[in-house]
Amino acid sequence: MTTRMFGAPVHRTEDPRLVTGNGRYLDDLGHDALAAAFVRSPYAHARITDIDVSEAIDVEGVVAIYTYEDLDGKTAERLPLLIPHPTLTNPMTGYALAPELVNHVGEPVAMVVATDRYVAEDACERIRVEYEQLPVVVGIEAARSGEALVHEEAPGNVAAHMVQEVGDTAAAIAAAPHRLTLALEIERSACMPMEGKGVYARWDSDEQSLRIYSSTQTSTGVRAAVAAKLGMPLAKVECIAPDVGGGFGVKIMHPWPEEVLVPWAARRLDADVKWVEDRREHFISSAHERGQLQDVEVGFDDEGRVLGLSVKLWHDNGAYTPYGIIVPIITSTQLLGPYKPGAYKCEFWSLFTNTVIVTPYRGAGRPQGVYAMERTMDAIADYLGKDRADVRSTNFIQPEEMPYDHGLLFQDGRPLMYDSGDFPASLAKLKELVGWDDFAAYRAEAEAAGRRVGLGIGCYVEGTGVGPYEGGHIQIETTGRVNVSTGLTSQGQGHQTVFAQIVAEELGVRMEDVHVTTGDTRRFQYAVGTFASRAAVMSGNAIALAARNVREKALRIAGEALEADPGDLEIVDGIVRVKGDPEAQVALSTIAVLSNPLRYAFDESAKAATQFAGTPDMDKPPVADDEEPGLEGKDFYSPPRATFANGMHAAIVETDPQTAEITILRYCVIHDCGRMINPMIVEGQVHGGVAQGVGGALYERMAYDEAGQLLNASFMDFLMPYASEVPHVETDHLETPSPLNPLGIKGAGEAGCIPVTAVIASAIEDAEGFPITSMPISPTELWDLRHRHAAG
Ligand code: MCN
Repeated sequence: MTTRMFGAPVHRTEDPRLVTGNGRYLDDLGHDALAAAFVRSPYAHARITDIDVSEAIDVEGVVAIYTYEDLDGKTAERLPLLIPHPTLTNPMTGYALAPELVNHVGEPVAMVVATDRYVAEDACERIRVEYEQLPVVVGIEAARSGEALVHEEAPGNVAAHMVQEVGDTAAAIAAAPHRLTLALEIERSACMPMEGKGVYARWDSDEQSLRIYSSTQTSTGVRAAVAAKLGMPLAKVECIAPDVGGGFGVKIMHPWPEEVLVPWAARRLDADVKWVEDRREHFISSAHERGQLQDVEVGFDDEGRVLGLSVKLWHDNGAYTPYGIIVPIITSTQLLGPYKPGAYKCEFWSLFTNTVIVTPYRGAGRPQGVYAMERTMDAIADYLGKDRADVRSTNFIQPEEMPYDHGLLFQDGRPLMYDSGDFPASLAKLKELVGWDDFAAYRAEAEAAGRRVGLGIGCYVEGTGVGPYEGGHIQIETTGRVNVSTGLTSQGQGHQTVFAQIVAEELGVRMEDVHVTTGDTRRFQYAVGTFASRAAVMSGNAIALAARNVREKALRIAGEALEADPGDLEIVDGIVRVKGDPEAQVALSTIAVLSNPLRYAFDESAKAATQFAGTPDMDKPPVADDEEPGLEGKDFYSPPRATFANGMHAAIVETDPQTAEITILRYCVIHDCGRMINPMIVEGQVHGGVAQGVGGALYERMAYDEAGQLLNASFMDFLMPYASEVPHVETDHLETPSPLNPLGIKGAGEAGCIPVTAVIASAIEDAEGFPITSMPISPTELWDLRHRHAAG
């Protein structure tokens, strides 16, 4: 008997394969391929005056060396600007290989293709590049001073400047009974997937076609970018994302230079070529995020109600803007979280620096925004001597106000509107979970024992499930096997399991009969990709719609075979039967045979399975005239707009009075992503996100020196939390279904990491009694702050 699969905490079906070493990652492929390696700029800003490859070309095993001069057609043009915006007055993207100027350490300058990676790296060492160094811009202060320029075309290093305002903020603040200002900083950091980027391209000279394997978050994106850059028809380019060991935003849409160059070299050399990123390359030539300075001015009343909120922020977008203003616009439009200020103004500047580019890293601008908003809430509560949770609830949007429109416009110019959520209920649950009302007694006890503890809180919303579309295809084989494909890719989110759950539920089949393929353009061509916590909403709904189409067809054919009204039929464990008459039944596998006459002719077991129906007429498939043969169906889902998930976190933190060591004692999460397909997977996503957030709050930062050299470009120096630093995460859920999609789903993939920096800052501040304005914070920095604070 089929049990309900949607909502069940099913173990991830992909895990036995992945945790027993049977995953197939990029570097498990193409052992005989030629290897590519790159000469990368050692300078943050320089002019290339000469490149001499004569010594390198003689290295035994070197097949080819390419510099910008060798590139042809569109490969010699700038990489695309993915998301333009009217406020992006100085858009700038890089080249696959730098023609003349290099704008950050790590930018590719030359490519070596050789028999193996060792040879290729040795040859890279022998390429002599002459540089004339130029003034370097590192950090937001240097960028906004405008003294040195990253790009001459961009005065003041400004890539974009944007203002949005709802109401008269200056007047609201001026008229408010109380006012505060805050100056906040979040440093640059980056995601560190276990598997770095990588691409492996096979050129078929007979077919004049390319097959590309890429460790990517969008195989359709890589395919489209390569086809465009290499001037090839889409039909001649395939892209497959094999198992991908994490993406977290660094592998999304924009084509990396290597993703263009490796296929280009494969075609040029009529060979298979592969490149796998090493960790140092990941640090200096992939992507960073988070770096922002944020000034807040707030006016509020005696209850702590925000009457006017003005935020100015400066975003460090690195050397180029392939994603336009996506990160700062997310900060500025989703910063308000669950609150409704009387008036709001946000102004941002996206600034060029001679550092690695920015891609939207898990949370994408929201951790910065939540940090600003939640520090503000804490500051108001402290100023008024009020309970921090009460101040928050005073400012909440109420459930009956949903859908709620702040009056802000998102990237695409459409209004940003919350669809559902119950913030008071979430807060009540969080307070209960963490024991909010008992904390004062706990603190008193701890203090009596010479310990210092603090309680922090942070609330957020997250626009998830953005369009434009995803599709799903379902085909039932004559064996009863259910093949499901969707075009977006998977990097560890458990899609194989959740999509199978949806199909099992919708079609009434057993989960073990459902086989899911993602990220393979041979199987599904029209797809966007996995980012913005969109897979569950987008592909989940598309697959459900496709399953409904298949179900309808199956019931119609079964109805004819069983001489029953389709409305009187049900499907249980892959068998269609008349409700209340279990004897009258026909298997979906049989219906698959009936709708596939050729298969019938060749398959004896199929004949046996369909005795009741007689021999199908080979001249006329037994499907209605207006239907296609085969028991299969396809559908697409396009959302009217993003659906808003939300959550609230609280943490109890201990700070050592002597050493200033910071320990997270408890971490509690209330999470609302609408209807959950699989609560176990959602919790896993939340836990992983919290771990990443703890890294961002306490350990991870990009340490550039003034010359633009990244000083901590290895795991010896860049700290990530181990399991020992990640707290046990206590999670509870609220399920307010989204009215925007048939399954009532909202996304969950980024939620865990969004408020962590704010929550930890809040807890440390509560323990220490002075403001925490710059994150991440190390024990040394906390110790310094203590002493500075004590000295007044
Ligand atoms: N889910 C669910 N019920 C819901 C919502 C989600 O069961 N109501 C499940 C989904 O079916 C999916 C998982 O939770 O298995 C995450 O779903 P979703 O929110 O749709 O996010 P995506 O699948 O689109 O994944 C993208 C998201 C992002 S943006 C980043 S960054 C991130 C993340 O997922 N990168 C990850 N989680 C990651 N997890 C791993 N292991 N590796 C990454 O690189």
